[in-house]
Amino acid sequence: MAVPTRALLDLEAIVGREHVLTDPEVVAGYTTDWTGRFIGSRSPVVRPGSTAEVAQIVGVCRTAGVAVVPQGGNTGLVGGSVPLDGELVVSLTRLTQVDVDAAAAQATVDAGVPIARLQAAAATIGMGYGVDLASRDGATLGGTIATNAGGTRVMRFGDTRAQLVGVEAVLGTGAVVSHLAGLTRDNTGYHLPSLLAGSEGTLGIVTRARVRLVAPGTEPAVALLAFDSVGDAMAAVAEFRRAPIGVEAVEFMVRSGVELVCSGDRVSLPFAVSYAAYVLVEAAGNDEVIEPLSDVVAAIAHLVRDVAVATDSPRRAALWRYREAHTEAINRVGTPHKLDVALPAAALAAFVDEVPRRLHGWNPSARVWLFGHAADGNVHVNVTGVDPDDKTVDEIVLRLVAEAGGSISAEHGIGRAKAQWLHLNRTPEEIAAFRAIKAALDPAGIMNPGVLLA
Ligand code: FAD
Ligand code: 2HG
Ligand code: ZN
Repeated sequence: MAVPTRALLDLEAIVGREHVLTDPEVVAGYTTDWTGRFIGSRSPVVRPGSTAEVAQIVGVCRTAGVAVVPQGGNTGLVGGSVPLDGELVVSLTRLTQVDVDAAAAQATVDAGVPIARLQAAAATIGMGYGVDLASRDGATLGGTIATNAGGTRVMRFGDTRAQLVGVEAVLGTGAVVSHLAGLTRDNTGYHLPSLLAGSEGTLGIVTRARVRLVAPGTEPAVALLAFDSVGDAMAAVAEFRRAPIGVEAVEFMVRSGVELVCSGDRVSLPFAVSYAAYVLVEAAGNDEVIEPLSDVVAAIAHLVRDVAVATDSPRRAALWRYREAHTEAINRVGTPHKLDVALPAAALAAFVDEVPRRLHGWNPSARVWLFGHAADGNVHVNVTGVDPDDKTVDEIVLRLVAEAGGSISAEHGIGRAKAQWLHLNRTPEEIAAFRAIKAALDPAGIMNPGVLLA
């Protein structure tokens, strides 16, 4: 439904006229998702400048019966951040304060702060933020909390939920909950940060959070390893999974994805010839930490066909580019179906082989792109060359995942893209519990309807 004029006037009174956007050209950037698969209505966008303003906005929306889509950097990949049905977009990008607390090794961070800025703020006291992802310049802290974003450091520091010490949010009831003292020992009841992490804007709007900072290792080294098969690559990944603490990231790619990235970026292939599979490993730490890694390298030596190692920043970035440029490169080919899934370690290699077989069996035009966060069994299945609206693709892949005992969302969330398949991973009792929580915190049902719970 459209946002009534009366409600728009009330919103202007709260945030000021210049922060209620209605010009179709201006709102276009807020209403289409990053992939171009989800194109929303030209809804108005409101840009609050404080938690109090967010609370007032939710109050107006409750009274007017207007549904709300919270939005951070709009880099989400499951159609959860755009208004598909005339909802009001509440953009948090004016909330930009970061306060680093060196004594506690924590930071209090506004929801609209991009992850790269949080990382830079942490670096001013010689620390880091435990979550890193290729969308770091756009993705906000609030959005990464709402999606419980993973990224490349999960094996070392955990997902976004694991970084949260406290959170402030405006619930769907309009109430402000704020618990930001930063106590890491605090067993005083339900842990709202955990509940809001991964709630995808369906329970409330995150406005601030208290996050832990992490001690980065010393100057890291990055190795790109080449293999003759996905099976060999996954055997190597298993060794790295058992490796000592210095390993910070273990990512995988296959021939077609690396070739696609190189053709788009006009850069050379990493080696003189192409290989079936690649594993990118980053390790950091002093000699005591790195030294035991030589055992791992020895254990996989018979599988590795070639290797490139980078120890300085530009060469490290060049190796990471092969991996991080996948998303942009695929978008250049066509609007993708994005299926971000997790498999049990033992099922990973067979799944990577089976997905293209199944999809080509259904439609030979399907182009299947596979890469991911190998250490965590997280495979990003991207499919182009088929109708972006044909849900058969999603059905085939997600059922295969469920049969293999995997998760239909490893890190991007359920959003609108996967809501109809939530039952593959969650029992009716669990979904009923989800709905009960939603009804308690968002009784009017205005928070991101259709996301997560179909
Ligand atoms: P948005 O896209 O704006 O919103 C995402 C969801 O969160 C929506 O449901 C929205 O309603 C909700 N939301 C946003 N802000 C708030 C808030 N303040 N309060 C309540 N709800 C809110 N994701 C990963 O997990 N790992 C990766 O490695 C990764 N790499 C990526 C690489 C690229 C190139 C791109 C384009 C995306 C990548 N993503 C990755 C996906 C995306 O960046 C993450 O999902 C990120 O967490 C979204 O943050 P955002 O601020 O852009 O949120
Ligand atoms: C990544 O790991 C992101 O690069 C994006 O999660 C994955 O494009 C994708 O499917
Ligand atoms: Zn990812």
